[in-house]
Amino acid sequence: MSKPKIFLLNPPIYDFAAYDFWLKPYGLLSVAGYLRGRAEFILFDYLDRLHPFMAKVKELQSDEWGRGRFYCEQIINPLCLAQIPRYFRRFGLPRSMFQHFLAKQQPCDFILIQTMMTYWYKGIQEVIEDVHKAWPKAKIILGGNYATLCSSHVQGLGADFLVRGTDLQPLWEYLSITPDLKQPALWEAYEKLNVGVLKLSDGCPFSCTYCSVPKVYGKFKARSLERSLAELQLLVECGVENIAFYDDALLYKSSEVLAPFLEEVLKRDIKVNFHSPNALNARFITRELAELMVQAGFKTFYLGLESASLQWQQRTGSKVSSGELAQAVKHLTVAGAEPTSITAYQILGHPHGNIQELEKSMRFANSLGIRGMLADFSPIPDTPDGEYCRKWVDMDEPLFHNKTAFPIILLGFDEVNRLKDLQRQLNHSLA
Ligand code: B12
Ligand code: SF4
Repeated sequence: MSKPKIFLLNPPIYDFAAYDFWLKPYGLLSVAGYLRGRAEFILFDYLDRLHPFMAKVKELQSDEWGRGRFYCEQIINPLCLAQIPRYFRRFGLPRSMFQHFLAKQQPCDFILIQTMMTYWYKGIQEVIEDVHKAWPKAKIILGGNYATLCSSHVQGLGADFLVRGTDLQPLWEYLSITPDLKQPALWEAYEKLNVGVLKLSDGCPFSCTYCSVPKVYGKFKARSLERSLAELQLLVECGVENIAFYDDALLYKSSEVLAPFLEEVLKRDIKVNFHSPNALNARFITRELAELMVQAGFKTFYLGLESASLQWQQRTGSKVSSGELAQAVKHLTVAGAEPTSITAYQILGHPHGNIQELEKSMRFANSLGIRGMLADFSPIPDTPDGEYCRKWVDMDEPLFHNKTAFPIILLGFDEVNRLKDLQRQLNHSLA
């Protein structure tokens, strides 16, 4: 019997802004990895900046750690976001390129589509429309964050099968394939690769009121070290120089998870740059862990502070305190990390902003000699803070979860600009 043909698709992004901050369709590649050798694969990644179309454009070149801008086209704002005074864009390879690609290929049996931010669903709509036209018989399967968090809305998109959450058993039954769960993600599907992703664990021990992770992933659980090391080896073989961790709680139980992994990296003399775009919890950064992270190749450190106000911290889950942030910065810099490679995230546009003391928090992070980054708030359905936002927006329309739009709706355009300018000035003062 011939192997089923599976098309892996990472759609374009429709948003006001998008930047390749080590973005990879990791869920999609992980699922494909489990099916390695049991199906034939074709990958089309609209966001692949090493695709010849984007690679030749000077402005889209990667920075020293593999990040960079996407090719984009300006489009009209969706009706419900018409009042937001920012340009709406479509990020990723041109649509015609995909249409030609489909026309040249023999139809596949299944199309697996990565869904990511809930407010990016217009990109999913676009690709489903094109696949339906070109290959009417192919079965369309959606999985990932949007399919999980917007389980009613996603039903209107016309997919044949939906994977919600992390249980993949129904998918294996639908595909009639037995997976090999020891396999790493299918990184070799890319012709050229310089950035990869790893995840050493699932879930998180905290319950922040603005976050969906506790509900979707449940308790913290370490992944197999052996499998993670095999994936690292594969990434190195594929030519990857920069690796971003997508863990939600990378530093939790580090003596059992991150530390043994990094020790093995040192033992095998593997030279890659590690990054943590998904915030690290400063509470767990000890002197020893900081040293190990720096030695093993961590180059950027993104720490989640969100607010230095004790009242706000307690109101939202007490994941970290200001003192713990200061202590972590000390450990990291003593271990040799450049202070400007350390960034504290702070939420902008949170519905309890009245107790957040954002400006004071920004100045606090700056006083530690580290950079600050405002993380625009995206209200997430089924989280306490997201549900509270029904006061301002229709949470059943995922476009209203947009992180650029929501802070403007809540605070106004001028206030958002004022705070962003202030953050720029504070960062500039460090240079
Ligand atoms: C990595 C990450 C990022 C990366 C980018 C990732 C990317 N490729 O775009 C970075 C750090 C840049 C980022 C940024 C942001 N993020 Co983020 N991020 C995540 C994180 C940690 C993982 C997402 C991911 O790749 N999952 C896929 C892999 C890693 O998961 P997996 O468990 O192995 O997947 C399994 C199943 O889910 C399933 N599956 C997954 N995908 C697929 C696909 C198919 C086809 C199938 C069949 C199955 C399947 O099978 C897998 C195997 O078991 C999630 C939290 C989470 N744990 O999911 C938040 C999350 C998606 N982010 C979130 C938020 C809030 C943000 C920010 C808005 C934060 C901010 N204010 O700056 C920004 C927005 C960026 C933007 N441009 O708009 C929210 C969602 C918001 C929303 N409305 O959708 C999440 C859910 C976290 C939360 N707080 O609840 N993020
Ligand atoms: S610590 Fe991070 S991942 Fe965990 S619940 Fe809080 S925001 Fe979510």
